[in-house]
Amino acid sequence: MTMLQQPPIVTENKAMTTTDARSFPPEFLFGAATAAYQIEGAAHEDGRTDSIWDAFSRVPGAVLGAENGDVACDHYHRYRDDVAMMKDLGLQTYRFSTSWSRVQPDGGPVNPKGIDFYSRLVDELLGAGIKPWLTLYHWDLPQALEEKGGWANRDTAALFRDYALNVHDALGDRVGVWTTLNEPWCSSFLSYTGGVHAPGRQSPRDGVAAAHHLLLGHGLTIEALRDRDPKLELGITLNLTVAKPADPTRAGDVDAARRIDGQFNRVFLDPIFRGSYPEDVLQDVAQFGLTDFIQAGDLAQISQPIDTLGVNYYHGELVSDRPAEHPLLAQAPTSRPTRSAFPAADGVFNHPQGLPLTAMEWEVQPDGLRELLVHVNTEYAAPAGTSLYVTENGAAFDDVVAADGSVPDPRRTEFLKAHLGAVLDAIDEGVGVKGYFYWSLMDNYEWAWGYDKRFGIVRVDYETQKRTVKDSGLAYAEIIRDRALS
Ligand code: NCW
Repeated sequence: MTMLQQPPIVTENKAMTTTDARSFPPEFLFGAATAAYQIEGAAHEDGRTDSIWDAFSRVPGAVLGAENGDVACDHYHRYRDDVAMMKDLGLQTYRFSTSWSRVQPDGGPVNPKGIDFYSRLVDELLGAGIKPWLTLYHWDLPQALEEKGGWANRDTAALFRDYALNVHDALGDRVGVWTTLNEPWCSSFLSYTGGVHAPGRQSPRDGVAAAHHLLLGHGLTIEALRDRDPKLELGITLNLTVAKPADPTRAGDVDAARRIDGQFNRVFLDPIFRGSYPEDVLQDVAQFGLTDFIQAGDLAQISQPIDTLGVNYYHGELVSDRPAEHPLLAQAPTSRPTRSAFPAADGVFNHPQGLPLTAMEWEVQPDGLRELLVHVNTEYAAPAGTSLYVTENGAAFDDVVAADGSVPDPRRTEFLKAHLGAVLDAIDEGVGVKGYFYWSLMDNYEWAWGYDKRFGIVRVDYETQKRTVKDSGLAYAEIIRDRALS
């Protein structure tokens, strides 16, 4: 594949155009995020059994290089050193996920050794003065539950609530912030319709069912945790995009943008915040039977009030119902996940804008983050009294280790600063963004990409498990220390 010439990350946002330092509000939290299967390793230790990712990674051709999370970053054994490293970076909060298969092997009874790992991790974090931010589901359903239908089976929603309560039994005395799901778009449509993620099904109907049951599991869990302890901060994390028509004067392009916004953003935001699926999305996906899965009371259950909405933002899109005629298209990457992950967006094409690309071939669009935060706040979070956090934002690049062992990664530093600048721009526009988590604390298992893509501010040498703070990590530590962008 021909490599595109990489233009510099040029943005309109103020962080890049002023020499004055811009401060973050005093209560703003700086953190970094990871997920269980991507870092823990110890996949067959202390009673843990297979998740759908263990099984999927054994399917020939599913994961680049047939790599798996058996060892990953060996965080299960190295968590103390990893927490010490977070402390050195000055992180105020750490977002991690618990593994359902570790806590309840095969989805069965609680495994004391499994839950004990998270108890020790939480103690270590608290001892280091780092606020634990717990995500209950970051894509690793026990394989035994997948064999009973997975998220396409309604029963999984109630089982998820029971699992959440088990985790709360053990950690509720020390963890105050609880996120139900990470990026349910990925664990439904990308996984059950696009087939790109575990369990690798390719069924629009299963994707639609999975999305509804994930939302139901979210709602059941919010209610149950709220009953347990009204002081908990409860919420969900969504991956959201800014979908714009390539040509706003063409009806086909405007409709393409509506469909992507509908099946990526509003299909989750509307039921959670408004207690209904958007009419246009219901029509778009009607042939796949979304309404067959909705039972009386489901939408009231799903729209339980939440305290926090986590926004994961990586890039926006320019879309059209015609293929791009952009001169760069001839060279544009073709390996990104296709639109087939959307149940009803056939014939929607991405139009590359000639912006810099990360190693994921995602265009770098920092101002999209400002725009997204303003939009989501106005339309959903502010009216509901829900706080907004950026729970993931980051970039993979092909890092090179210098002769002196350091990792100079100027494009990641530039990415980080540009996006933090966009957060400040949103704050200037009145959005009360309360915190930012860089994805990821360290290089890790990037799902279908195996270990090929490195998102970390800390490099992991997978041969030795040595951690090296990259230059971007040093830059982030400085921003956290100064609580300002300069
Ligand atoms: S792949 C993905 N990511 C990365 C992953 O490491 C992390 O676990 C996720 O929370 C970094 O952040 C998230 N997101 C999948 C986005 C897929 C978008 C595909 C669009 C296709 C049309």
